[in-house]
Amino acid sequence: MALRAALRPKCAFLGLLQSSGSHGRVSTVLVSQMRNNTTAPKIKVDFNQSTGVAVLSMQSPPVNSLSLDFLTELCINLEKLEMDKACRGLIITSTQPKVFSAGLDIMEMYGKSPERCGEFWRAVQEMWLKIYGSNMVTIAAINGSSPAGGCLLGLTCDYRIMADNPRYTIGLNETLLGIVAPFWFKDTMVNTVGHRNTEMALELGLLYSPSEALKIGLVDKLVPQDQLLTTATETMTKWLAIPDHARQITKSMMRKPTIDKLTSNREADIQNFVSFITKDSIQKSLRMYLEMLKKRKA
Ligand code: CO8
Repeated sequence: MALRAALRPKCAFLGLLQSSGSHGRVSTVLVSQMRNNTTAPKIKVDFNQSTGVAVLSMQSPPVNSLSLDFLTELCINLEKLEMDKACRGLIITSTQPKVFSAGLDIMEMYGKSPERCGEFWRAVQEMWLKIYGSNMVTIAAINGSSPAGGCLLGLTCDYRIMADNPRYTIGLNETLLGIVAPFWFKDTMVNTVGHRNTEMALELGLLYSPSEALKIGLVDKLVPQDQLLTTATETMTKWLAIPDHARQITKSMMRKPTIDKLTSNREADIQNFVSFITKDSIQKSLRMYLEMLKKRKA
């Protein structure tokens, strides 16, 4: 019970995200910036009024890892775009060289209090709910490696285009870190590439090259890096030619059962995450993985 109470949204931003007032959103940005002690935005949005398409660029060096601050800013921007009737399409990409997103920020899961872990996990859920359930057409322009949460971010979109560079990898590699992809990560992957591919990918923590990812349907198209945004824009035009209401109802019909599964188990999912991630054995696995990352670099 105490843990449950501790995991209720404590963070000002999450309470504010649930309210629809624009003042709430402005305050939230300030809270996030103060915590991070920086004013450099981690997200850039270019909205083209005439096409109704926004390009959201992740610009958090070095690897766009999904920290609580990053997720806060991302969710605020997503909510703003979702509420803007003029915005019909969203392209998500990265300004970082070679990396789309390195997934969840491992430092958010290592050596943190249960309260902080709970707050972080709620923000991860929020990101997924906002994109997977979006009324906008969402296209991921994956211009670099995209492991774990980075792959999930791509999978939540309607369509994925990846830069055809054999040095990039994509996949849900959680088991390599000694952790387990939660059921809604798994469900999102099953909905995209089917049960068998997901079973192998998740058990082995497979990271696919772009051509392997295309083969199993983890991404929909490969293009040279310099054609990524043009192709995403052309693809968006095709999707936007479908009447919004018919496409949106169809999308909801396909995704609602998966979304409902998380929304009706949200608190339990947070508790599961917190009790799992704070275990000594899991903390040890994360420490070893972090050391491996550093060593690989040296
Ligand atoms: N979180 C925090 N820091 C990271 C992360 C990350 N996910 N990834 C990389 N970094 C850091 C590195 O440690 C390094 O730090 P420093 O400069 O201080 O040494 C810096 O970012 C740059 O990293 P690299 O030198 O490795 O950069 P490269 O361009 O060579 O490679 C990669 C980029 C391919 C993204 C590489 O960094 C990589 O493979 N990173 C690890 C990615 C990963 O495994 N992510 C998994 C995160 S877990 C997740 O998303 C889902 C968890 C679900 C939880 C379920 C629990 C129940």
